[in-house]
Amino acid sequence: MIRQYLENQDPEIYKILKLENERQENSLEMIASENFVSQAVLATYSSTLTNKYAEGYPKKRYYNGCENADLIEELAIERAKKLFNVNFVNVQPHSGAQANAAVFLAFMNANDKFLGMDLSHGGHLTHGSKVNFSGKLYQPIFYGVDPKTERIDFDTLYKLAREYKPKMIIAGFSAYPRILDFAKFKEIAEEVGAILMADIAHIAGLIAATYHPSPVGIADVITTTTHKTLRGPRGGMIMTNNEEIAKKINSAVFPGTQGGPLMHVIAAKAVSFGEALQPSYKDYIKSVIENAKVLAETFLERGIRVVSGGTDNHIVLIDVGSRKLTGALVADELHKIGITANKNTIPFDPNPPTIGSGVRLGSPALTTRGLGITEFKKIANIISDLIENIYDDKKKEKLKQEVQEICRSFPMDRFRLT
Ligand code: DSN
Repeated sequence: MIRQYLENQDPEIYKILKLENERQENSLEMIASENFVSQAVLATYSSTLTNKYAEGYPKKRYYNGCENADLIEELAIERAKKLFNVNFVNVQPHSGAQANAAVFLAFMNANDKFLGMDLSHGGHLTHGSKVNFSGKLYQPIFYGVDPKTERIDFDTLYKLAREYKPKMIIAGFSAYPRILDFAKFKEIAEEVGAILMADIAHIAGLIAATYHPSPVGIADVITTTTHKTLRGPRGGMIMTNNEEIAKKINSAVFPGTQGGPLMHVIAAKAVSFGEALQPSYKDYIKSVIENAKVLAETFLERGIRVVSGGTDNHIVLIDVGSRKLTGALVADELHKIGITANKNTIPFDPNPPTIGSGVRLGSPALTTRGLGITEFKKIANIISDLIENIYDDKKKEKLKQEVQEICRSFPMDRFRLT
């Protein structure tokens, strides 16, 4: 399809898309927030629904001609409700950041206080970073992890909540390898009269497959992306069990923070929710967790420090600062041998986020590609070898070949449209 319609008309773009296919095929994707969508999701994403403006919600649109858009959005909502066992869903947010912006708009006034996880402890840009709207328009107060266990320090969180009386508490992360105890967050939020927002962007798939406790029925409002462990198209979503909150959220998404919804993306979301409702999706998530565990265990065996001593989810955060290296250097060297991962700060990191003392690794994409425990063990050994021989070009060449061998054994044809 891509070749047929693009090769002659726009060879420049066609060439780059081909290069991207080759990059994905010839490297090991270990960015914890990435995944590979099915051809069905890809095809739906390319549908003519991209032509349609559908501002508003099903049966309450501003333009005519939305009868099919209505059917699509209703199906996406129904499937998401079933998947997460939740009463109300808004499938329109263009991204996780947009979903979070809508929640802020729904509940907070300018300069209101909220509690979020410190970015360097695993939090997210939209949870109060000073360079983001959440830190510029509102007043964030940060909680973090205990320096010894590197797990959320609920005692300090509780103290901060009582001291500052925040309007909202965010339970969520982008680099925390442990289970989130939503009930504990709720206990604290209730005591200080705060709204509890769960941002499950990373763990949505684990929750849908019941491999992580669900915040549904506990958190007042839940935001997520649809493209990480959930394995859908790039996008966002907001959920709640409370009808009043649902109304507020709907107006905060449209017209509050967005215009026309991306109907082709909403259709692709619906397709991916359909896939996640299949029994095979549970098996997939089970393997995602098993593979991440093998990664962490192998690093520990090799004497590489793993933040918090292991993982309960799809993320493994290794501390390369303890090897006198930086996250930026190791991530760049990994890239050169064909492994894609990102530098990351670790709790109490002396380095800024642009350098970081950690590397964040994730199992979702490679598990989708078909890699299992044997390959993840092999990869952890390759990464450990690289860390131990970071300035040895000969060794790195050998590691690069080992990566290529793994890539060749797991072709990517079923994840592309040609
Ligand atoms: N950029 C995403 C991640 O990598 O976790 C979060 O938005």
